[in-house]
Amino acid sequence: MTYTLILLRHGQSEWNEKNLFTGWVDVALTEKGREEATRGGHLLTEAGILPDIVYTSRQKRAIITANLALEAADRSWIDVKRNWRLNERHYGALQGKDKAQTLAEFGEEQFMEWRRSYDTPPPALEDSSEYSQVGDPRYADLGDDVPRTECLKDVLDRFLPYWESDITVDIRAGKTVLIAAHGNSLRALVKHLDGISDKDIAALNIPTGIPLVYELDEDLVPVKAGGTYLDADAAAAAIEAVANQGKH
Ligand code: DG2
Repeated sequence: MTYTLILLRHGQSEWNEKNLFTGWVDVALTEKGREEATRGGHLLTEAGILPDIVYTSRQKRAIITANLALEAADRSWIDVKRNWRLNERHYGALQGKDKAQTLAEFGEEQFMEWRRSYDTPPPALEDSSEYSQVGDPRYADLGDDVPRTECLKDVLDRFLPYWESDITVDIRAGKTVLIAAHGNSLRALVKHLDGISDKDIAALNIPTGIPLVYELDEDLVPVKAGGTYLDADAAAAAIEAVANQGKH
C-alpha cells in the first residue's frame, strides 16, 4: 500500500518575471504562469493522478494555480484547505528587491546565504514597509506574530505542525493530496520527506508549474527519493533557471 502526494509550485508570478524577491507579498500570476498552471492540470490528467483534496497557502499565486490546474483536470469540486503555514518563506527586507541588483550589491556569498542557507534569515522587514504584512486582515489569526523575516528552518518549524495535524491525516486516509505552494515552502517539505541535510538542501530548486509526484510508503517515506516530475525534461531546464536567478 502506497500513498500519493502531489507538490505543485505556483506558475510564474509577476515578480518571478521581474526577478524580484517576493516572499509574503501577494503578487498575481503572469499569463505564462496561468498557462503553466493549466498545463500542470493536463499533466495530472494524462498521468491519471487525480487529487482528492487540495491544500494551498493564503497567497493568490498558489490559490489561482490550484484553481487553474484543477479546472484543467476537471477536479474543481474537490475540498480545499488553505493555511498560512504553506505560505512562501518571508523574505524579510529583501521583499520587493531586485535579485540581480542584490547580487551585485552584496556579492554572491551573501546573496546565496540569504537565498539558500538553511538557518540564516535575511534582515527583518520594517513594519512600516509597504511590503509588510503587519495589520493585514488575512493574517489576523497570527496577531503580532506575523513574520518579519524567515530562514528555511523557520519555514520548516511552522510547516511541520500543520503537516502532522492535517495533511498527513488526509494522506493516511488514502486521499491523493495536492499541495499548491511556493519555491521555499515546498523545499522545506522536500527536505523533510527526503531527509536532506541542512547543507545539501541549498542545492535543491523547484520549478514553477510542474507537478512533482511522490509515492509514500506506510511510514510516509518516499518510495523513490526526490519523487517524479511529470515532465522531467521541462523540470530539469526550469530547475537550472531557478538556480541561476539573479546571475544574468
Ligand atoms: C520566490 C522564491 O518564491 O525565490 O519569494 O522570491 O515560489 O513564491 O515565487 P515563490 C520568492 P527564491 O528563493 O528561489 O529566490
